[in-house]
Amino acid sequence: LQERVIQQQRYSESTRGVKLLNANLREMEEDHLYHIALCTSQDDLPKLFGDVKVVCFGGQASRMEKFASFISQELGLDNTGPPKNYAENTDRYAVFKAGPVLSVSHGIGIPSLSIIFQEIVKLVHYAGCQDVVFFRIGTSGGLGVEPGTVVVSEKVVNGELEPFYKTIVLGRNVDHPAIANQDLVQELLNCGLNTDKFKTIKGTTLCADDFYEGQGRLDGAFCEHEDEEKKSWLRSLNENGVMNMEMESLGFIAMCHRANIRGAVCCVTLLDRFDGDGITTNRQLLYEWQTYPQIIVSRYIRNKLFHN
Ligand code: R2B
Ligand code: URA
Repeated sequence: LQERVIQQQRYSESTRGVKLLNANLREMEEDHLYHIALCTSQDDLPKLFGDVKVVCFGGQASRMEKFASFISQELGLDNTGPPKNYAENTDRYAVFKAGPVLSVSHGIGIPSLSIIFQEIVKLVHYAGCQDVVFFRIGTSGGLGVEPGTVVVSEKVVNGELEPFYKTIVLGRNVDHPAIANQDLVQELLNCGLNTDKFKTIKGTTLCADDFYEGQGRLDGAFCEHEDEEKKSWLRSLNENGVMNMEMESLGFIAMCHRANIRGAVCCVTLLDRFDGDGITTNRQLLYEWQTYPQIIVSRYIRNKLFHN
């Protein structure tokens, strides 16, 4: 254990590693990453995860499992059988690994994302990973873009169009700036090809705390606004550059910025909100669309890690 602690300290001092952001952790003999059922004293994190270079987050465990299989194929790794879920002793989240890529589910909304994000930051820190990049590959509702379009978030904003992830700590309001890494945005955009079935564009992403009223929908269990108000809100968002809406980008970008980790958000649109609120496209097509951000990120990974 002592040796591992020393090794961890060495890693944290390396400039390419993920810095320890909380000095309290240094005092702890062991750290239980409770929601992924891994522990620094029981699991050899450097051995299991030390080679990780890219972490991809997405809402659903099943989608992230499929992504792990897909990326494994794309990278030509000779894995047979289904990917192992390293968080198998809990069903809060799922963590799959395909060579240097970790594929992690985050659930819905920033509160759910925030927990797994922090445990993964600690995991890559304890594992001594170097030069890690984080992506969120997800789904969203589009504004004036053809469904099935991939939007890379060049800016992320809250419902008041402010680029801050607002939270409360010890009863006090805390605002974390959400600043997207423009180099990474451009690198992802460059991964879109003219020959793709889908478009890859950049835009502002609005991050809401709800799928229904929070995104101006009329079809939730509650609604106190009219169709005309909704339409005029959507139009004003669109005039401000908002191309899509989802529920995690703000926390994701703010926490990447805070942790000094390169990160980007890349989501497919499942509908055009100017045409309605319900997601009525057939499941098979929805499933295919959800692979589009995976394709973009897999090209980035191949270019970066394998130069092909
Ligand atoms: C996109 O899709 C989910 C809601 O259906 C949510 O996690 C998001 O950001
Ligand atoms: N996810 C969202 O948060 N909103 C949508 O409209 C579609 C997917």
